[in-house]
Amino acid sequence: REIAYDPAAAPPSLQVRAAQVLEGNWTGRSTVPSRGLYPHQWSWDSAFIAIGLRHLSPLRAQTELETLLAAQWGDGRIPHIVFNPSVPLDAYFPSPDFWRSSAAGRAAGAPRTVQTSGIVQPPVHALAVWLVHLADPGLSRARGFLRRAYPRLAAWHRYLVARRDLGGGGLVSVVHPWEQGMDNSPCWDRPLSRVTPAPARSFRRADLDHGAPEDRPTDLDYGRYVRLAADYRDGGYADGQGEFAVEDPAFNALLIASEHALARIAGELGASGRERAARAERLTAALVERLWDPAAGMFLCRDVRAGEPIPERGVSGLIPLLLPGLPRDLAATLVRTVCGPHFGLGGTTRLVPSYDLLGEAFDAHRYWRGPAWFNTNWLLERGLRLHGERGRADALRKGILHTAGASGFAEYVDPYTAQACGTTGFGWTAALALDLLH
Ligand code: 9YW
Repeated sequence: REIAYDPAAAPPSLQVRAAQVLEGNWTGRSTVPSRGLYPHQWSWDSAFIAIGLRHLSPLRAQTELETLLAAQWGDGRIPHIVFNPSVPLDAYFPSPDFWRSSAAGRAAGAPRTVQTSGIVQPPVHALAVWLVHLADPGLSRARGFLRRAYPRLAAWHRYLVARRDLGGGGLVSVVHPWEQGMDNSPCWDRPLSRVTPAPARSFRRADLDHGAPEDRPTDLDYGRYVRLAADYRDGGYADGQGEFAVEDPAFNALLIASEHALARIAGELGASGRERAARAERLTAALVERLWDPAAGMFLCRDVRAGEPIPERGVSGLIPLLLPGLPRDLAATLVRTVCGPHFGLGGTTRLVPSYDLLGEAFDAHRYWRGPAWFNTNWLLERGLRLHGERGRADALRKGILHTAGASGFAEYVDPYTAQACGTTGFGWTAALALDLLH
């Protein structure tokens, strides 16, 4: 008997499904991380999203980054959220009326026409700009994409290096857990414990309208986030005074990777990238000197206010594997740590968890306290490949692709069972899966 071929009955491929997520989250000028939970433009989400979007539409990928860069402040900072004015104020907290960027951020040069937050997120942008350029160099040249992006990216890095070296050792500090992007990581518990939380009745969390409370940060965490952000705002977003200052390995490693990318961008524009490459090397040396912990076999965060390392193993301490200039023995040690009992890759876990499987605070479902996230796994896949670990990189790539599809492009997953947590249809999960398919 002949069976009729019915294309409508064939399940859509992973590629098509990922493209549908990005299509659904596209607003016309940028992509939201998630329609319900995160209805604005987020800084490092946009960078990761552009890296995947370039395979679908290099023009849209360029536009994504240009929209973000257009919201840059006069002092060079790229805000962690660019608010969409057509979204109701109560859809996300903290909303524009909390940050009051154009008023409170005036001295720091906040834009007048667009509302943003006043903190930053990890500097993945120059890396994203370079990768987006490579997807279609002809279009990029015709539109002057690099020529227009370069001065903004250079100012962004200048802001970080000049205003955020709060520890005085050549590394950049984050002044809020939201800046580092792994909001409730156990790495922040100690420095956060010194912060008096804002009273719970002084704000209303919108995230709990969309996510299960046991997958999200606690109210106590939120009270502290609000206090730190409000203090920063009330100080006019000037740097150096806050109670919270942490040197984070991933934030600094991403800055270094982006410095390398800026060196290439400079070269493409006919300038010398030598000074940038030298700065990347200096930053790498500072990273190793200040944050490498030989006993843990990985990098640790440094609590700048207390003047000591934070004795917690977060995935952030593995991300420097991404760096080409990392000493060989350190890279080899990091690979052993990723595959060892604390992170379990290739053994107990298919994707690398956000936090130490053996850590006291480990929780397989709660946000950045254990679940596996796709952006950090994508970064580690690149790192493994870069350092010649092809077999492990291939296996991780397979794990990311399988889990992304099976979870409906979840925001994060249980690292043991791969069960979806948080929201689904998440922007960078779809984008980075697309990138790995190419
Ligand atoms: C929040 C958007 C952002 C990410 C962060 C993640 C979360 C915002 O969502 O923070 O409301 O908690 O932790 O890394 O950029 O996807």
